[in-house]
Amino acid sequence: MKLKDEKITKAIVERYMKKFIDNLNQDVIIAGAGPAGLTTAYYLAKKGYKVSIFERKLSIGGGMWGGGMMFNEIVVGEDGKKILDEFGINSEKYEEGYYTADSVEAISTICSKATKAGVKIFNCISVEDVMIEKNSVCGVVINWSSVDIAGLHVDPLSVRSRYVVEATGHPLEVLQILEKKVEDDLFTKTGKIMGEKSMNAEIGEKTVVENTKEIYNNVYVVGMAANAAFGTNRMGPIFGGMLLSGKKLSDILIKRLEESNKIKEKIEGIVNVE
Ligand code: 48F
Repeated sequence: MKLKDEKITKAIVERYMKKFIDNLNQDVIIAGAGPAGLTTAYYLAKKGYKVSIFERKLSIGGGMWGGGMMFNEIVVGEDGKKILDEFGINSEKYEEGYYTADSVEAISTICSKATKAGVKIFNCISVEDVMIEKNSVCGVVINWSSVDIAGLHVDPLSVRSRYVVEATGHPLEVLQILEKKVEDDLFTKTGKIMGEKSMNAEIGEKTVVENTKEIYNNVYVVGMAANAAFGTNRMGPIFGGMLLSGKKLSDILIKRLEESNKIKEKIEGIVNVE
């Protein structure tokens, strides 16, 4: 059989468009494919929810590849190790309460598990705005990252979802936009983004899980973004908190999605009877 170049093009374009169209109306959209966003997405998809991630860069994985200062090993604590075990990522005890793992094995495995569970990742696409209806976020506005890099004047497209997750890490790109666009307050003490504090692994690892919650109607923060939003410490190359934050958020969203599905079913039942 002779390979036709134009057929290869057609296959790619058709399949991409199908994938994109199938993902226009999601349960959850996540901005950023770092360890926190990917972990959240994995557990949601495993439960059968429709989840997609938009990632600015060509590569997924955010800050995990580089371990600490490009020494490509990560550290996790006892609870973080349990999640590594769940993903089937090898880890080694260093001392009581400290485990290490190869950062390349860790992030490539998380990504593989997430995509195999059904998460759709759209790389090279940046979230540049949000959609808001009746004071609640109901989707995101996206554009090719290359449009932004080249400074081209190209209008974006939008994608709808029931919930949006801010997982862009330190820069809080989605919340920075949201803060400017909404008239009411964010759910922080000051009503504004509080900003990340200096490095402290002990505090940062705990607070990142506590800060994993809703920050505006239908918008949740996860991972480093949670600490940057609620004004607590960064924690450097200890990654257990990112995984635990992702797991916690998936539990919160699964509960919320289940509850709202039940209400929807009840309403549809009443309408059908009438
Ligand atoms: O930064 P990142 O890895 O965030 P995370 O999952 O993990 C934080 C750790 O890497 C590390 C740390 C650990 O203790 O502190 O920093 O919370 O991943 C964020 C991803 O979001 C992408 C970015 O390229 C990265 O892959 N991103 C940033 N802005 C946008 C975006 C945007 N506007 N649209 C889409 N993706």
